[in-house]
Amino acid sequence: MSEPQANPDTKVKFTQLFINSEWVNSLSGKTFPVVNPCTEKPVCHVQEADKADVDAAVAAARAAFAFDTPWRTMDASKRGQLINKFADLLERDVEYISNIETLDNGKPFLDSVDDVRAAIGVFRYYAGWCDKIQGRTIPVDGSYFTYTRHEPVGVCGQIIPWNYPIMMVAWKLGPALACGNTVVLKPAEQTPLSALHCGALLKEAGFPPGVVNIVPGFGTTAGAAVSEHMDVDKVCFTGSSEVGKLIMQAAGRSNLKRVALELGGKSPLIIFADADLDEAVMWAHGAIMNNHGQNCCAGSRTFVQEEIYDKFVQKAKEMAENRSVGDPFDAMTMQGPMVDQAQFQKVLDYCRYGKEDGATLQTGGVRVGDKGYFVRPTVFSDVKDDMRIAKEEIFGPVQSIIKFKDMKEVTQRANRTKYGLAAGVITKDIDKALTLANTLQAGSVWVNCYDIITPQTPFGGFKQSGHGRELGEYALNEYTEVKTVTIKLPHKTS
Ligand code: TXE
Repeated sequence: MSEPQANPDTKVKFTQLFINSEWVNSLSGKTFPVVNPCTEKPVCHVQEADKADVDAAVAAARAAFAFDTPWRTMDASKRGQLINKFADLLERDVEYISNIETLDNGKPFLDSVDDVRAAIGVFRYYAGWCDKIQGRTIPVDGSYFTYTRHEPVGVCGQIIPWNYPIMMVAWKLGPALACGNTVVLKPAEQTPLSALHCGALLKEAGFPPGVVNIVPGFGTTAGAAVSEHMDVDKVCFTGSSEVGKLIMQAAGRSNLKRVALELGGKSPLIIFADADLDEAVMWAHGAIMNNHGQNCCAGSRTFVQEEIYDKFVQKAKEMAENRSVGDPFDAMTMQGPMVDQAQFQKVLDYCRYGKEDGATLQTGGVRVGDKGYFVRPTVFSDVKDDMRIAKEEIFGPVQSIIKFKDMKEVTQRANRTKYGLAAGVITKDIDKALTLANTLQAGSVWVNCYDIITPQTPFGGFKQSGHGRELGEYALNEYTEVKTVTIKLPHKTS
């Protein structure tokens, strides 16, 4: 099979709402522009879902979830076949999807290709789970036969962000469909294109109407309508901690729908003096610079032991200066534009805060060029724990290098944050590695690596980084209700 080719002239095929397996305009007739962050110009206009459209999508999802529907009466193995068929279609369209992903998100084309392939891996993983989701028989007291059923929760609202658009579709849809739920998916307003293409592929794969509905629109309108809906049984959200709190409040105000949240982070990556310096610099660079820093588990606090601090800073600076920034359709580019004007401005603001708060700007901190949301890869040294760049999520290519003395001190400092999504340790000392793996308060800890996420491994946050887990077998818990069935027996027999 030939490798996918970048094509910035790729034409967008689907711009309507996908409800009940039909392409429809929004009831209000409104559309919104999807902007190319390289050119700051619209790629296309997409139909804008609002509350009334969400109502229609939820009604379709509810109807598809009724007891006697094709979806509810389908064999679990057949659900797996459908998900695999859908994954085949994603594979067929890797090139197209990667191009539209780069058009609205701005990430390098080859990164988009990796993302689509990762999404395919997640769908195939969950396809395998469909007919392996099992309850138990339980040896209860008394003359009864008791078993559990793991049933789908029902209509799931899924609200996703713009940083990994196609991967977020996979992390959300994969387990939800494997467990037999129906879905109303709201992609981020910045990046709805790959999700909409998935609508076409789900239909082509043969998913019954209403099983997946896709409603692009804004957070305060379409997103809020999903989280407040009285007929949505579960809402799964990835995005900012602020909006995560709103989602929980909306669930509490409405029907106490179940809530799963994957939120922000300020993840520490701790580098001991015994580490291979070049390797440590490389991991730390990737941890914060990959995806332009727009990564919930970005290693955004680089703790470096004092003995190697100065050398580390020098090498980190050189590496940042060698990172090529520019046209994401060019194969040599490592960093494209930030996703939108707001994110671009936020990153530049934090670069200013870093300087105001007394950190040393080693490199970057400025815009690249005068068109598009490009930011120069940035490195700060002499960063202190109470500076804004060390406390708040920047979501940009801004490395904050912080000095530490010993393990006890760095453990406390690394944990002194409201977040708890991820952490990393780089050391040759197994005792240090294992101690930190146990004491760091984070949903994922990487040792001598960073950002290794697979379909099989659970991912999610401690503290204000979220509720629940995505990926792996654990994600199935998010999309099932456990029912206990107890039947009276005439005789008890062991
Ligand atoms: O996030 P929002 P934004 C962090 C990151 C970033 C900041 C702001 O620090 O700089 O959040 O980004 C929908 N009810 N992360 O403003 O607003 C919205 O339409 C329901 C971390 O883009 O949280 C989109 O679909 N939904 C993160 C999604 O929520 C609402 C990824 C995310 O948008 C809503 C993205 C509302 N009231 C940003 N308001 C991660 N954990 O990976 C917005 N939305």
